[in-house]
Amino acid sequence: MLEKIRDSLVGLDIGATKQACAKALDSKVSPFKILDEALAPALNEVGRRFETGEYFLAELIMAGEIMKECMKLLEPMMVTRNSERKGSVVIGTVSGDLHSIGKDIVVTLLRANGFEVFDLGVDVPSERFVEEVVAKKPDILALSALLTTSMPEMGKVIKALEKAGIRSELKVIVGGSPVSAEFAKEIGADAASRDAVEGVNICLKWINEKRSKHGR
Ligand code: B12
Repeated sequence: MLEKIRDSLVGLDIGATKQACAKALDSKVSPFKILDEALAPALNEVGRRFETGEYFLAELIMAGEIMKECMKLLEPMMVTRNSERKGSVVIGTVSGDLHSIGKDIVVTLLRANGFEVFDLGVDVPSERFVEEVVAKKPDILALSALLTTSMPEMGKVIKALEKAGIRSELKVIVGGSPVSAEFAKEIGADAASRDAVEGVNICLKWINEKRSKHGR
């Protein structure tokens, strides 16, 4: 079943991919398993074919569209009812980067875990992040980047927070396939993750630490 999803997405067949996802969900396959073991590997393969010149930009766009359609099926199943408000997060994909799918998964999982999320979208300039942090006073700022060329923007956002004198007021997590713990350290972020579930767990840990520190 997962193989059918993978093959249909790599073959850019939107109808077959959606149908296979729906079938897997009906058979009680976890949406996380579908994401990790079928959709994400399929997108990696599409990316690989793009790199080798077998696929072009049109195919990359099509794969992104199919993925978004499949996420519409998966996301409602990822949401568990969680009424207790955990904390707040401002999130966005950094300037120069239009990749939204991974960030959107993080947003869904954060909301499912009780976070209030302010999603600034994609291609967000550093000044905008600072404005929103000043306005919303979030516990956490989460930055996404998929391009090696947009990664330096993450450092720029942190520098802008420092310049505004508000860096110490919040935690910063960076995410996306090119980031690493070393990179996070280098730019002065508090954590890095290439995985949405792990990233949300880090955010939950920070909120719990903050609460126990403030005796709540
Ligand atoms: C779909 C796609 C696109 C779509 C994006 C559609 C959309 N709305 O997002 C479109 C067609 C727009 C696109 C455009 C481009 N793309 Co593109 N794209 C991809 C592709 C195939 C899949 C990305 C994806 O959605 N993956 C699935 C999600 C679920 O995974 P993810 O994003 O990594 O997110 C997970 C984690 O990283 C993490 N995460 C992500 N963000 C965050 C944030 C936080 C805080 C945390 C905790 C975690 C986290 O959680 C997610 C789930 O676990 C990748 C290939 C790949 N292997 O990733 C190439 C890829 C990223 N693209 C690439 C390139 C080169 C481009 C273009 C430059 C192509 C061009 N010549 O125009 C343009 C750039 C446009 C721009 N300015 O951004 C390269 C990047 C290479 C590099 N080293 O920088 C890749 C790797 C393809 C390749 N192998 O060459 N792309």
